[in-house]
Amino acid sequence: MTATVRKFGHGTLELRRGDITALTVDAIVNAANIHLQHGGGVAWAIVLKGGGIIQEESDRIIIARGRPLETGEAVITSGGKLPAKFVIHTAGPIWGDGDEDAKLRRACLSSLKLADENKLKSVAFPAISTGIYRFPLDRAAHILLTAATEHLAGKTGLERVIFCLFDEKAFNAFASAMTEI
Ligand code: AR6
Repeated sequence: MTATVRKFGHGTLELRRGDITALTVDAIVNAANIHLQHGGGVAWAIVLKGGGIIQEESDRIIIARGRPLETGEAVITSGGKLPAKFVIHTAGPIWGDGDEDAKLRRACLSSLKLADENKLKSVAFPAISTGIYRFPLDRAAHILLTAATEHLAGKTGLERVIFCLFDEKAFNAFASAMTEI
C-alpha cells in the first residue's frame, strides 16, 4: 500500500492507496446518500464486508429521525464485522446540485466533529462524492484535505486522519493537492 504522511497540529494526515474496508482504525467514513441506502460504490463494499447490521442500524437512524440526512450531515453506526470499530456515514453533494464545494467541506467537517464527539483517535475517509456523484477529483481532493488540516490544527483529540484512495488516479490527485496545502 502506497502511503504518505504529514504532521498537522497534534495529529497526522495520511494518504494511502487501497480498500478502506481493510483498515484497522476507530472509524471509516462512508460516502453515503441522504437515505442511508448503501447500494453502490464504497457504501456497498462497507456493507458487504461489515454485514447487514450496518444497513439495519442505518435504517433505524433514519426511522428515529423521521427524515433523511441533509447533504453534509454525518451519523455513526457500529462497524459490524469490519476491522474498523465504527462507520461514520456522511452524504456528500451530487455534482450539479449547487453549492457543491461548501457541501463537500461540510461533509468532511461534520464527520470529523462526530469522530471527536465519540472520542475517536483515528478516522479514514474515501474520496467522498468523486464516484457515482461525479464531483471532480482534483477539486474534491483540495477541499477535503484543506478541511481535514484545519480540523487537525484546531482543538481535536484525533491523532490520525487518513484518506484511503481506491485507485492510482485518486491517490495522485490527493498527493498533488497535499503539496499545495
Ligand atoms: N475503498 C476506498 N475507496 C473506494 C472503495 C473502497 N472499497 N470503493 C469505491 N471507492 P462512491 P459517491 C471510491 O461512488 O460518489 C453509493 O451508491 C471510489 O473510487 O462510493 O459519494 C452511495 O450509497 C470513489 O473515489 O461515492 C450513494 O448513493 C469514492 O470511493 C452514492 O454512491 C466515492 O465513490 C455516493 O456517491
